[in-house]
Amino acid sequence: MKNNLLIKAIIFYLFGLNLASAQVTDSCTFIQKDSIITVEMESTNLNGGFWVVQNDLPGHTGSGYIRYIGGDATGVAGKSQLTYTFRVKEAGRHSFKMRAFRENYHDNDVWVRFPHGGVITKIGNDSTGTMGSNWFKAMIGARNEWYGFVKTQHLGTSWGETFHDIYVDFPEPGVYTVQFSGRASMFRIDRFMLYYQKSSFFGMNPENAESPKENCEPYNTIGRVYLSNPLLDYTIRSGETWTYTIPENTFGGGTSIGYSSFLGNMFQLPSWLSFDQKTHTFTANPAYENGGKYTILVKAEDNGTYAVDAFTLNILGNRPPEHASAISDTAAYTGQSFTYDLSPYFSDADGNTLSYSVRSGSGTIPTWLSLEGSTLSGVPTNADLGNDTIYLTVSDDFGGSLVESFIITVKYAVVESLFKNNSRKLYMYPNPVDHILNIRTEGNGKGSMALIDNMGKIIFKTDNVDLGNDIVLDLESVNIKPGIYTLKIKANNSASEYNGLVVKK
Ligand SMILES: [Ca+2]
Ligand SMILES: [Ca+2]
Repeated sequence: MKNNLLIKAIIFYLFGLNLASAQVTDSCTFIQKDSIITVEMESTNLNGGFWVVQNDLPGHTGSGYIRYIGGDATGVAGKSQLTYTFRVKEAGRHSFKMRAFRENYHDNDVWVRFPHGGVITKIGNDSTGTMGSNWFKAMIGARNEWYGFVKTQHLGTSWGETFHDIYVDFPEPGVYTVQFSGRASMFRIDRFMLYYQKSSFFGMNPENAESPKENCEPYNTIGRVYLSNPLLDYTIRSGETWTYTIPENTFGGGTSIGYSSFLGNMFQLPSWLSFDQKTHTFTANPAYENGGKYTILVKAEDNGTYAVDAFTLNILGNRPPEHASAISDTAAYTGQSFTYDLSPYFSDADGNTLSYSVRSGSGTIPTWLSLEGSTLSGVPTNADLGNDTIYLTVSDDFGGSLVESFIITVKYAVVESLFKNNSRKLYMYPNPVDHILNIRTEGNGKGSMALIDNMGKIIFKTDNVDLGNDIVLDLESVNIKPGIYTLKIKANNSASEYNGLVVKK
């Protein structure tokens, strides 16, 4: 019976080590070199604490960084402890530096202690300012960058008290430890450094290599749950259902592991994400507005021991409307009905129904124009001649929108005089005319234009008119008398000739 148990224990031990090889790292003693001790935070075993190794935030040193996901520990030090062991060669005062990253307002600190004591700030021995048992708060100021200037603050004093640099005295050379304990949830720590004060080294240098190691010992997984294969990150799309079952080999060491899941700050999972503790399966039904990155914590427990891991669930939210094709400027003609369907120009990758709204630069769109669904329509009058810039907003009703503008040019189209020549028409407006005569042909290219009186005399001629565009003839400046005239336009590039009668008032 005893032998049997022993064999089981040996098998369990071997099995555990085998499973552990990927994730359960050795714990080593880091040796001071050139007066400096540099330790990557990911160089220790995280089992037994609410810490995870991550590497997706660029700029870290080593193979990654650690992140505390156990929920804020305010006024309580010593939870989720991590221990780092190092050998000091230079007795005396050392600077303590930590490289860390805070994303939000509150995720800015961690509890730290040197069990042997010896922490000094600029204003003296820090023992009265700690949480007891030598714990002190190590915090950073800057946000959204890897930041190496760590400070502490005496507790029990009002907020705003000066922040202090951190020094540690080592009375003699030898092996010491430093411990970190979770304080602010989601705080990331990359590495820490200790350097002898009488050395020339100063500050936190990310280029400095990790210290040499000795006495590495594998983590003892016997009789406890441990993380064996870290969970992978997933990117999923909102508006779709996603299910995911935690792989059997994620955690090792337990005999009947119980699972639970929370958000990375120990908040409950959001309503669109559920976790079945029996089947270890997540079901997500994120809506478009749930887009974003979520840290999902998984806790495995057995026989009073536990291990945690976390993965990032990236929810791709709503995609805003896009251009299906370029929208172009357009023209409307006085007295003629105008319609312009906007829908062919826009699409939505989520298949959302798009809605349209329009305004002009001055506010509401011109009174002749109205929008129904995606279609602009109306009949402009002579008073509407000219350009209107229309600002169009296309919305998908899930927060996605697109703003576009285009010009509607209202051109005259009242056919006061219509003459056919080679099936092409000549339009003039107004006629009879006082002052400005607007002329349009159906031709293109350059041509000549003349006004001829009823005696057959050319009273005005120009050889450079553009038939492709509207032609403006200022009758006052050509100084003609009231009467009836023939307008003659000839195209240079064809035999087309346009003739019409103009009545000058
Ligand atoms: Ca690191
Ligand atoms: Ca959309």
